[in-house]
Amino acid sequence: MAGAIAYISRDTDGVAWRKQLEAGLGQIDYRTIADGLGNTDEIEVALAWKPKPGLLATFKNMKMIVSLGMGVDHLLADDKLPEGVPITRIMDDGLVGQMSEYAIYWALRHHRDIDKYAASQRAKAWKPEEFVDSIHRRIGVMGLGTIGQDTAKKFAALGFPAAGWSRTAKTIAGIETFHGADGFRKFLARTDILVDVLPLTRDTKGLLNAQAFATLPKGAYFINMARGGHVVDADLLTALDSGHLSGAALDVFNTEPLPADHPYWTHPKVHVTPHIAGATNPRTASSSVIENIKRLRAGQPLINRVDPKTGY
Ligand code: OXD
Repeated sequence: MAGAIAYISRDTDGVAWRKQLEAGLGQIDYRTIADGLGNTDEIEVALAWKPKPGLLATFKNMKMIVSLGMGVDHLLADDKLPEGVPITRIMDDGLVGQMSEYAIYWALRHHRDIDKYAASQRAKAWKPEEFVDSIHRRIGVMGLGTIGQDTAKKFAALGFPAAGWSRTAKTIAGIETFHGADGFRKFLARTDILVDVLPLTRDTKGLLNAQAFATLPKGAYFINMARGGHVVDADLLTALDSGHLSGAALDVFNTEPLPADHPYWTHPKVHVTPHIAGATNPRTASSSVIENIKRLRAGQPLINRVDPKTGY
């Protein structure tokens, strides 16, 4: 039999992944941390989410690491990651759709003043608010990979002027694009609702600092469904408290779970969700993993490979 497939995550018991992989690959030697990994020299493929640093390096014959998230910072943070073992990540249309839904939900809730109406309802006040036309509410999506493009296009389809910013130049029909450091300032200055879907890399850590928030127009709203590490929390809180930003919907944090005493929990302008914007679902995510395991075993080039240098 081919080498073992190890499920290295403590988020679930791994049973759903086993079911999907067996459906696509037939009988497999499947192991999980919870049930014991057995002789780890037999592990050929590791399906990993936030593995304990150093663990993957102990699998001597591993031939592929699969990130169980679209983000791979949880793997690249391990400085003992075995060199030369290809890293691939899941590409999951289901997850992409969930992410854009998350951004659209919070953007529309802000755009249509739903929180103000909820407060009016509590006060039994019949109080129509001034409103902004969607053609004047500028959406800016940071990160123009698969998720960012899907999100920006859906906002454009709803009639919002949608722009995107990426490290390198991109052309996307119907989306105004910006890139690089100079482009970042211009992008922020025209953005009323900022949606973050960037990967976390050395270059993007702390990118959303006091200067970035100050560059957004007054009253801008911030949606983070990427990584908490992009944000300097003290600077975001200052921008909210000063009234420069009107609010934020945060799904990801510098420390997860968000500590009980963190000011975000009770901040009147912040909505907190527990890293659920896009959940990996084996039903939709497994096909690209199965395809890659087949390719690996047939000696064919892998798909969805990650470049450890760029971090995505
Ligand atoms: C991911 C995530 O990277 O869920 O897919 O954060």
